[in-house]
Amino acid sequence: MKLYIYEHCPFCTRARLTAGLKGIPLQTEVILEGDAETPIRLIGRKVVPILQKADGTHMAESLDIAHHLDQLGTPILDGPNDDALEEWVKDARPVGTKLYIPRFTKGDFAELATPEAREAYRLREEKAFGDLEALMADTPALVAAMNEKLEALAPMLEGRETIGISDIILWPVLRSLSIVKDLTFPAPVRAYAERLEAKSGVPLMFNQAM
Ligand SMILES: N[C@@H](CCC(=O)N[C@@H](CS)C(=O)NCC(=O)O)C(=O)O
Repeated sequence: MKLYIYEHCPFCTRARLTAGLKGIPLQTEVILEGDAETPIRLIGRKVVPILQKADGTHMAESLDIAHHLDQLGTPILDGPNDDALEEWVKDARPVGTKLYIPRFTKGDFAELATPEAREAYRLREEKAFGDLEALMADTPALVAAMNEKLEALAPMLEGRETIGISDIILWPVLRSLSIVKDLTFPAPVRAYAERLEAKSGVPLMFNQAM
């Protein structure tokens, strides 16, 4: 099986996290930002993640891929859905994207390996989020708002042991936020993020926080 990804992409991270937690060996192939040909050839539209299944066919949609991977062998995503965690993600996403998207465009990712690919990505995100430098300039207010949300998340993660689809939705958002240097991850949130990093082998981004 092969998974086509962008390294920064939180949707791709859902699939990588599932495979990693299950110990499924999954070859990943990073496609360059701006490469529309590859995804269109595989599934008829420009989107990642794309899973090439064992039978050679391809599928899209991160949660469908996570479910497919989980059904191979013994399922592990057997914890109950945690509505509070999923609500937290919905509430945090608008502020979170404003923090991590402009930083992703400056990050060290294989999909941005050429100047053309980086520019294609910058333009894609500028179209979706507007002036990215204005968002960078808004960092103090955005950080203050997100730190409050992370504080509210902390008690929900204290001692969390079960793994379910809610973790597959939440963890990629925390991974994305780990690229934001000025954020304060409360201890239970950082411990949870690092626990799933260690279990899955999918790296957080604290090492390139900016
Ligand atoms: N609903 C899709 C969304 C995936 C998605 O939005 N992926 C982004 C990358 S983060 C993408 O491929 N955007 C189109 C592009 O590259 O132009 C899923 O859950 O897999």
